[in-house]
Amino acid sequence: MTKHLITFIHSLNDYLTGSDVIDLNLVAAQKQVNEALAGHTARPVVYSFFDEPTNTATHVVHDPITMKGAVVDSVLDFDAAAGRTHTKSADALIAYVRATGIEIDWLLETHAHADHLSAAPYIQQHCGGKLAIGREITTVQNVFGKIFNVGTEFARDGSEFDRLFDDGDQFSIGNISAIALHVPGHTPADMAYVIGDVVFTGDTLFMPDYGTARADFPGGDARQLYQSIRRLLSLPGETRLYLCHDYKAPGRDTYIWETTVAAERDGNVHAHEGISEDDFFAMRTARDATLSMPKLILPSVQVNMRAGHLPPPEENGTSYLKLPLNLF
Ligand SMILES: N[C@@H](CCC(=O)N[C@@H](CS)C(=O)NCC(=O)O)C(=O)O
Ligand SMILES: [Fe+2]
Repeated sequence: MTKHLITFIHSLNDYLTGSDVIDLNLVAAQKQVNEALAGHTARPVVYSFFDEPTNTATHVVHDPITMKGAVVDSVLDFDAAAGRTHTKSADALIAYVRATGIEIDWLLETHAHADHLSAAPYIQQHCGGKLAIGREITTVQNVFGKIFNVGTEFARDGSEFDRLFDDGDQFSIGNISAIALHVPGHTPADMAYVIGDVVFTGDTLFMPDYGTARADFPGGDARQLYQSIRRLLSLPGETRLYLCHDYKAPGRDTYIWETTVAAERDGNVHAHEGISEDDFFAMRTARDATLSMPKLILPSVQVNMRAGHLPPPEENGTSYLKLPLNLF
């Protein structure tokens, strides 16, 4: 081979595998947000519920023209001491949906939450809609299926969900276009949902003064999280971000779960523009070493890996959760 040809092949390879590869799914998301901001489609309306016991924000998003909507990351109340679930939070959400006249098309989960139980099956029973999560949920199901030594009745193929999204998958809420983006790092399966000019970030970014999600759960990866965050922050500055959690930051005494790409780029304490991947990795690894496991991780994961369903009842009719000892 001539020297010229070898150089050409090397640069082609760099183009195909390196950072120069054009991220077409991100380009599509940027275009969608720009079109929504330009007023080519109605901008989605978002109403949020905040669950203080688990610091979780649940969002109901709808198209004001068609009144079609979606629920993002709902909460099933859980009294761990009594082993009892309650539906007070979910019932309040259902009452809002009914009073507003929203027709639920989607129940979107950003990931298998480790800190609260999902109410998606309960809300689906009352409001309909398709239950969706990222395709990589099967990885999470396999990991936790092993950890909890679950039998063959648990398929681990994502079949408990109605739709598994891949990166770049397009869907719609009424007339409003939506794109699912795979944003791994907090867990391998995390998705962000870009709906019109709004992004439901899941556990990637938190409020600028609080920072970012932890990356130390099984399959978590701080470097991947950094790359996922950079992807989200390359959306237009005016993009509205709705977060999955808020823990308040030192000096702030109210909960906030809405911000913008511009505010995160300028001021996110962990991930503002200019912070390198190595700096982020060092910060995240050091911080994660100080965090204890979420209070509800063991019940949450066993229920959420089953799409929010409780484990099948045993022959006495009761459903049980397991407690793996000395494993975490
Ligand atoms: N204290 C909370 C911790 C919850 C937690 O670990 N949250 C995750 C998201 S699922 C996180 O990224 N937290 C970031 C942090 O605590 O700095 C609990 O027990 O539930
Ligand atoms: Fe999470």
